[in-house]
Amino acid sequence: KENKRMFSKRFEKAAFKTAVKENVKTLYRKTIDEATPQQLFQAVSYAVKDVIIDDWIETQKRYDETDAKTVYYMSMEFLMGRALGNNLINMTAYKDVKEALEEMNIDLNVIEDEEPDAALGNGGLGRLAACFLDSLATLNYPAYGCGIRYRYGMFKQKIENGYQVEVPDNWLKEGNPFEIRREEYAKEVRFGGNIRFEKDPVTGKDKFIQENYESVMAVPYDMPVVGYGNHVVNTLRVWDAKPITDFKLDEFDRGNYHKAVEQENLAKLIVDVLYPNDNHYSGKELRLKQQYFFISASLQALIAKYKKKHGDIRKLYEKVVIQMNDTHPTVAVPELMRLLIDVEGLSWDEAWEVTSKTCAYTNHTIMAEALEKWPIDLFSKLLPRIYQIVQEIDRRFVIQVRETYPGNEEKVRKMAILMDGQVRMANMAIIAGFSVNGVAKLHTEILEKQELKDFYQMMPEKFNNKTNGITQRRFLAHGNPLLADWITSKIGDGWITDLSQISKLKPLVEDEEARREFMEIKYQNKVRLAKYIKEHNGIDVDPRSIFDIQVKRLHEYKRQLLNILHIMYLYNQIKEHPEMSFYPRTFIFGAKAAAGYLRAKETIKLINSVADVVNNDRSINGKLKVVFIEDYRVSNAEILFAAADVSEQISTASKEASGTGNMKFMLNGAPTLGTMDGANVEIVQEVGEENAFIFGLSSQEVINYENNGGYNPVDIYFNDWEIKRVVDQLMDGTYSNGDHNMYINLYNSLLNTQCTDRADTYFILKDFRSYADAQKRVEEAYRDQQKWSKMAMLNTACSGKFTSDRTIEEYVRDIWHLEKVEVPSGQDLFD
Ligand code: 26Y
Repeated sequence: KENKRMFSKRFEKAAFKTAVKENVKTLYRKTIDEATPQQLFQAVSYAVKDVIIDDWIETQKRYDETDAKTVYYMSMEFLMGRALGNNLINMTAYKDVKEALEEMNIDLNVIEDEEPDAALGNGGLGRLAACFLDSLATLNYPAYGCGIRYRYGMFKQKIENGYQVEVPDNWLKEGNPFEIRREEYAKEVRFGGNIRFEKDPVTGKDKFIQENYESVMAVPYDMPVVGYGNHVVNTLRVWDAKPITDFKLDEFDRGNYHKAVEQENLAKLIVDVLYPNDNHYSGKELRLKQQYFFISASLQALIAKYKKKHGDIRKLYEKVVIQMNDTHPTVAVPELMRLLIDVEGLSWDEAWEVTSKTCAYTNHTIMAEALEKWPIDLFSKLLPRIYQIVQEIDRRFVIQVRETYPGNEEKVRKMAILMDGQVRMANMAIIAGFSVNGVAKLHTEILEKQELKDFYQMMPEKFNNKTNGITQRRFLAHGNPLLADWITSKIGDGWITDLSQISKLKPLVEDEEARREFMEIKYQNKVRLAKYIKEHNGIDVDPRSIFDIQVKRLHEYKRQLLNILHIMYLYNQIKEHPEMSFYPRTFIFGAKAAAGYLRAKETIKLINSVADVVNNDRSINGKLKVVFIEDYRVSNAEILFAAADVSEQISTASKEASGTGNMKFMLNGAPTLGTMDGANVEIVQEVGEENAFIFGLSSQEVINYENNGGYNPVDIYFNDWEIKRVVDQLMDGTYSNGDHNMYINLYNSLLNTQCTDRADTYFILKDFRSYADAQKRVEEAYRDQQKWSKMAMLNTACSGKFTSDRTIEEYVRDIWHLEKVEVPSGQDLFD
């Protein structure tokens, strides 16, 4: 049945080929042979979209008929990557389309490479949202992703002279064939002005009238989210902004040219660009505007949709649940209150019941600098009515705290929403939401026992863990077709929608032939990556060397600096002992640094400089290579995960909430070299400590040091001359053509207490020896290819837990309480 599905009438090969030809003709007045690759991408995508549309319509009709409860996943970020290949995989049409195109002399891979990544996100949190949408659709759950249609997504990274240069990501330049503009669902969103209070003469109710405000129209664009082989097509709804046209301006403002221009600028600015900060908050007014903009529009739309079918808005929570992806969308709480009270006419208590039964909050970090705390004057000026509501939520909550802990004002200080001139968004989310979850076991424990312990003590029933996951459809079926086919040949294709079945590979670990095949596929994937590196970096790497990969955002807590310092140390050793046995290694990095993050950018320069020196040193016989992959993003990530031998997950313990790259490496057969942090803990639990390389301080040890003012890295520096030498090489010109200042910020971050509140905040020198030992163990293990192949295969075989399908089923069971909706295919209707 699954196979037949694709050949619903218009997806027969012949019909599909005709559609592509027709599209090239009507879009470009060209024949296939004349069309550019980009034009072919567009033509193919429109042909694919045409098929998706029928299922999309059918799905939404079924949701309407069954009146199913829907989750609205609110997120400032959706890091979707490319759509074409993924859609074809999920339509189970990839191979057929590839074949059809081949018959027209078109290479699907080349066409896929024409699509820009939809990079509406920074890193982990945004990609998690994308994986969740994939799983929700695949598991037949009614869901919307709600976000912003940024004109410019995550910047493109160029490396010039070893430095990162940010280039605007004009991803919509050629048009997005998969989106649909839905003008008819536009909503107005208002900012600023003042609130006038009035008693309604008829009802006697309080009325709050916003005056002298600026406003924009929010216009939704819908993008299809195709489930795997089940005809479900959910919607990612991202909002664009346009100015309120003249005639819609307030009576008062009609003919106010100045205001019209202002509102036009506001509309342009508001959706202009994604904030490229990851785990670092900077209280920019425009960001709060973005948040309120998409939240207000999404809530208005959801309420309108609900009211079309249901009379009583007091029962909203029976049909709608709102998941807030970190603090970024938490203005949803007071905005929902506003809409329920001011527009729908509910009382405070009624509105509070609805809001607190509808909203749930996910925390993704314990890093203090990532928490959003808005200055009250900024917040109240931009959102005057919302601020009043926040004050009232806070007032009532503080009363509750005082009742629970009489005389304990410390509790109020820690838990109130409004404190020290700030609006603390996390506190509001926890107070209002009915669920608060962390994203890995360890992370949730740290939230409960440390970061949020006061809230946990007062309302333990809200807290729960949902360990993150990833979609095997993109990161194995699409990203690693060789391994995917091999797995299917061994255990069938059930793993595509039920990853727990991948454990059926376990017995094959003892089968020498199977191991040989597995390693041969890894080798082929390394050849593919080596080719990519040759094309993009001009560097020759040997696919027989160990491919050791660290790809993720650049952040001090993720400790790319530890990795590169260790490479410098290895290089010193090889130079000093040329006869020493050393298994050839290729260290690969990929990382974007936030544009204003000095130490992160210096680290990128350092990696590139070390690469220059090491790669061009003929005396080491190519034993060591260092590669920095430019513009790390979802599309090249797929190639990197497939080719990895070693997965670097070396964050300072307690700092990485979960990590999800770690899971993608594991799925593709790369053992973890990492600390006991985030989901690494659970990865080790699944695969066994003997099949990973664990090192470093535990999270508890880190926390203990932190509570006692840190440790003294200078002791290590002076007592371990090899470490000292490496640190000194930051300053002595070895990697800077004699420039002694190039890495001074990195040097100071390690040793100098004047430059950071604590020297070596992230315990790099403290963990250095332990890391070097673990790296030694990696080398020894790799030398024994029989042993290594078992380890690698076991990682794939034990990765079943880390599918986002499992994560979503847990959200559904514990938080969302959705029901599956079956969608018949167009084909089935004709049968
Ligand atoms: C406030 C602001 C500028 C901000 C913007 C982006 C703050 C945080 C972020 C992004 C955070 C993020 O990506 N967190 C990651 O979430 C992943 C999914 O849960 C985790 O796996 C990962 O450990 C965590 O760092």
